[in-house]
Amino acid sequence: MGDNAVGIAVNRAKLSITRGDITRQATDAIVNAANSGLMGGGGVDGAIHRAGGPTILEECKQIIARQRRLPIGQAVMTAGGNLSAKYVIHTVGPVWGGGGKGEATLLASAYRESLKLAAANKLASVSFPSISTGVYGYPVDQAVRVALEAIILFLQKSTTTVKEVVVVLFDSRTFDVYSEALKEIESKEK
Ligand code: AR6
Repeated sequence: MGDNAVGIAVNRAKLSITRGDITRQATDAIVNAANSGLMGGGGVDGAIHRAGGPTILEECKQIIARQRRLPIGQAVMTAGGNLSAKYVIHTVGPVWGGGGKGEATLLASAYRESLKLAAANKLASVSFPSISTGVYGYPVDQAVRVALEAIILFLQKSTTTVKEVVVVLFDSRTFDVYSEALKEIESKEK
């Protein structure tokens, strides 16, 4: 399979996937798969703070000073610092604990709350990483359904300013899983 982007239309918006580094996306916002402490970390979180510079962490510290922690499934927004994206939406996915601990509900919430925040700030385009499927261990073949369904539901239901959602997959295996899932959704719609 090639690395070509795949996309579908949902309502008046476009949902697509692409392979690459989310820190290079020029959408209005990129979403960070952070942790509840918001002090940075490894994976995509580390990459975003490295690429975006120290102002993002400064803003995260102010948020944590106000609300102590960011609960799993919630989202907050900072400016994008040196990134091409104007904003970073920080959310926290669940740690995989076998599937019986409400992981799917919390993962769907992380996507939905990020999109709600984007819409509340009148943003038109948002990029997501594959939340929870790295360090947090959520199996990609299960996370992909939750992720795409949550995004599609949001775009279908709301009269949102968000017109473009891109899921940016870093490694080829994750890209292939998302690609197959999106093609399946597309073929069912026809
Ligand atoms: N662009 C897009 N995706 C990326 C990038 C990038 N630059 N770098 C990694 N990924 P992870 P999680 C992919 O571990 O599972 C952090 O330490 C990666 O290949 O970043 O939600 C936080 O501080 C994987 O497919 O996030 C938390 O403590 C996906 O992003 C914890 O990890 C998510 O992997 C969160 O774990």
